[in-house]
Amino acid sequence: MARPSVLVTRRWPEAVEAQLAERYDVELNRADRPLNAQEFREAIQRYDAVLPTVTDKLGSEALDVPQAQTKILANYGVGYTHIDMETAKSHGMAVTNTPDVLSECTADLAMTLMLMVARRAGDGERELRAGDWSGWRPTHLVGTKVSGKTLGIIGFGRIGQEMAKRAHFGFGMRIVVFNRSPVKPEVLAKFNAVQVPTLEELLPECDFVSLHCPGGAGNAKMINSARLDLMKPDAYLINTARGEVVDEHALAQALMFETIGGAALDVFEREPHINPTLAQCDNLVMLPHLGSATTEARQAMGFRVLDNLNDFFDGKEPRDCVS
Ligand code: 8YV
Repeated sequence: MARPSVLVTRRWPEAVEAQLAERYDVELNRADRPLNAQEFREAIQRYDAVLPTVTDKLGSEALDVPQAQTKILANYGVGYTHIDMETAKSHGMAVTNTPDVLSECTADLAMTLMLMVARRAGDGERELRAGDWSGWRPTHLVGTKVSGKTLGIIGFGRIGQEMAKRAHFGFGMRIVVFNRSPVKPEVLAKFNAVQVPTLEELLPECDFVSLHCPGGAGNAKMINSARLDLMKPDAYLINTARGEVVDEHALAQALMFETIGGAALDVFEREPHINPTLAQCDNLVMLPHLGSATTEARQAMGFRVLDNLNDFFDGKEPRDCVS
């Protein structure tokens, strides 16, 4: 039997690319240039499997082709709101993702951001590199204490729970949770966490608010100006989820007028474009979507895609089927 043909849309860790090539007829993207909608349409008509990432916008324009050859979209990443699930389904394509393997690293990065913004690490780094440090003084770059404060976690899935673990056990933080479905009492009890029924209840209580919910239309602009207004004037917002969850215009206003203490973002509404007003805010820390960017997580994500692909072509239900 011919080996299934597989398109890998971006450069992947070498060890995973090599292993993929052992079993599949693989087309790699050595130049690592994102494909456009037309190139995707051609790919969907040509390859048995397409392995996309968050930078691939797989809307109906890209997926709705007359004769789809692709039977599985095995996504490299846990979030898959860049894939139009309706169109994928209408063409009988399975969709899989890579949960679990990046939860710890993404939570580590959310902690990094929380500490950076609270302790003004971005400001300090910029000052040093600019050669502007005049020396120690009691009033220099004074930030906010993190330990013992209240952290609101929006979205209490795998990554949200890893965040709670770090914040509660490492930093003695009180954890308040908002999640669309009820969280099991024994899960909340692990972190001595309380679940509240609305964001309106959570936001005014928290010193830090960290987003760990999915993106997509359902959660678009969930953090809007009305909700930012509910945050304490010295509270911080952290986003390692998806850019669209935050109304960036409203956030830029809140940062400019200092109606909140600050924010730290790893994800943006129109990546890699950065809202120019946001970029002017000093009480903001920004990273270029690094949540899962460790050797360990990126390899594990690749091998998890491979597991899904192997299951699928062995005629089994892939372990991470989301369609
Ligand atoms: C990934 C992420 O690196 O997995 C996700 O959903 O946001 C990132 O950590 C990226 O999305 C890969 O597709």
